[in-house]
Amino acid sequence: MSDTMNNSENIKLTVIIPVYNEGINLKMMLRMLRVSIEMSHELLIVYDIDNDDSLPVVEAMQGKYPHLKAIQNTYGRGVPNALRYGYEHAKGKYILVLTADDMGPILSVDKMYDLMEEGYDLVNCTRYSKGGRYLGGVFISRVLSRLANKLFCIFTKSQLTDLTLGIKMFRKSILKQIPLKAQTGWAIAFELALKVQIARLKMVEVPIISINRFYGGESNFKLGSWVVEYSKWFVWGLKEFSKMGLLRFQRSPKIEFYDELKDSKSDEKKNSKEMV
Ligand SMILES: Nc1nc2c(ncn2[C@@H]2O[C@H](COP(=O)(O)OP(=O)(O)OP(=O)(O)O)[C@@H](O)[C@H]2O)c(=O)[nH]1
Ligand SMILES: [Mg+2]
Repeated sequence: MSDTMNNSENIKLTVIIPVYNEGINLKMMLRMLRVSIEMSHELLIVYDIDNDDSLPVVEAMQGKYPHLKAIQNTYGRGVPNALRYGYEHAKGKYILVLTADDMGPILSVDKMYDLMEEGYDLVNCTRYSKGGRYLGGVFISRVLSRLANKLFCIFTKSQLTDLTLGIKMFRKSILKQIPLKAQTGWAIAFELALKVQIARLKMVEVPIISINRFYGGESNFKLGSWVVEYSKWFVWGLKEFSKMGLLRFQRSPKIEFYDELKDSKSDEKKNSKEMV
């Protein structure tokens, strides 16, 4: 029996791919995942609508890929709900979120997994540090993504350079500590990147070459509602980071020493006054 066919109790990794009519991309994605992921894993394709054109592709592949499953998201339409539904049904110790239209990150799955095994809580993929690249996708979404991440890193001491990218591997157990509430687009990835830092969990980044929507299918990018939601999390992140002394121009938080020290100083003052 191959490693990918271990029973569910032994599943190390759950790969979650939310899909919305991604038949064209998913076909190639599944072929690549089947041959490239070797550790015991399950692959959950989370779809919203009954007639999604990804479903026939999953059915056709299931004979060759035993741990591939399509599950229908019942938490409401959209990526954040699909992801929350996927998290809820994941059996793996670690969760990896991928997208059907980006095959670049597959090359980094082994590296990400090894880092998780070393004890990290989150391995964040980045398009914006040395070795990373962002190709394809909608132009305006590319510009806004670059801008939002750059600005956040200018204003804060963020350990992550690509907070908004959805492709992240993390320990499933951290979701108990970090409830995710975002409602639109991939803001849930931004929220996770912020909250992991606020909770001071152990994180690391891996540069990837993102090849976003090169082969077809339709983009689900929605400028107006996405800008509103991402801005909300941006401001929330700044506020929370400032409380922790993590703004770039802020001094590191002062460490309060044991009160006895203050007491002895005030005693000294008192004594010297009395002596005068
Ligand atoms: N379940 C579900 N999945 C979705 C939905 N919208 C997008 N997806 C999936 O989320 C992944 C990324 O979607 P994209 O539309 O490529 O989003 P994006 O990468 O921000 O935008 P592009 O620049 O167009 O690539 C793909 O696998 C989509 O099929 C949705 O409403 N529900
Ligand atoms: Mg995309």
